[in-house]
Amino acid sequence: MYSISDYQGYFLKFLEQKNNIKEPKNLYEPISYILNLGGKRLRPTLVLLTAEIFGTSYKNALDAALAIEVFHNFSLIHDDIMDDAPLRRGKETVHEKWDINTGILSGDAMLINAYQLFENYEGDTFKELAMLFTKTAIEVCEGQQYDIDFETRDDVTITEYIKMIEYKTAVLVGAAMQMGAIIADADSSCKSSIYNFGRLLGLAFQLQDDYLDAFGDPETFGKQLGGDIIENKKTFLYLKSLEFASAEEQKQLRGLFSLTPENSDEKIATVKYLFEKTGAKEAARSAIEEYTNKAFALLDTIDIADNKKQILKVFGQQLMNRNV
Ligand code: DMA
Ligand code: MG
Ligand code: MG
Ligand code: MG
Repeated sequence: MYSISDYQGYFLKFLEQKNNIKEPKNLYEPISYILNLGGKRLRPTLVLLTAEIFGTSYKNALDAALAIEVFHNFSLIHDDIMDDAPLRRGKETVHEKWDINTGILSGDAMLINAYQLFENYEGDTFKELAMLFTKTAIEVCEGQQYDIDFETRDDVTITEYIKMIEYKTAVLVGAAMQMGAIIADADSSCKSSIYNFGRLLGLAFQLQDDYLDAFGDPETFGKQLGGDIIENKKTFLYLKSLEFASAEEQKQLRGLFSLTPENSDEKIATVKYLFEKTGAKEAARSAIEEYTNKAFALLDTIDIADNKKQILKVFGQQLMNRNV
């Protein structure tokens, strides 16, 4: 019971079965392409896992698990357009393979389709799932807008950065966990604490995502390494590096991050050097740990059995030590 890889397996089987339906016709190809690229399947796995943790069979949560994966992939297609990303999971991004319009439209169709997957849930369960999705979708858009706005701002603070990643990423991890609890009809205090646990873990998750974007292994990363540096993203690494830098280094960093985005190996190498030299790389590792520990401390206050907490902790640890 409670084996993460089992839940991943159940999800993949379900995905395969649903994939046999060739709708919508014009957008089926890009949608099916992105859904089948692979990836960690983190969010659907969390939906299935939390459903069982709060006392119902994962089978009742499969539609919702697929819904959140479809939602997530919608946000990835749009994200790759916004970030001008050439690669996703080691393959061409949707807008590279087709075009930007196809990316926008297939993303939109996926968001609508995600809601449709709630059709088998009834009454309060349906309503809570739909309301959570709506709130989360708006927040993700808001976070993505901050992310883009920050590219051209040079006064972003760490507090603003944390708020931005909370919106663009962490709320969806929280939502995944809460969805399992909603389907299991857990009490409202459990539903809100598991959401907050997921949200904290989500912050650590995005900090790690940003860390890997600079320091990941090119063999396994699957995305363009240094993409955030190219795009002048105001990540934790960048902000901490500015904070710790000498006046000279600050000038250098600000100068490099005021350039129009272009794929420059030299810029990437210099910025990575400064991230390391100033101690920002170390600070990012500590922040990842700090948020993971905050999440675990919150988990300890939730009224569920210890063996269930343990599996969530192991899962959390694995996420923070991942290399993709
Ligand atoms: C991802 O931020 C956020 C959303 C909502 C997809 P990101 O651009 O760092 O993600 P990735 O590194 O996967 O492109
Ligand atoms: Mg991106
Ligand atoms: Mg992005
Ligand atoms: Mg990233």
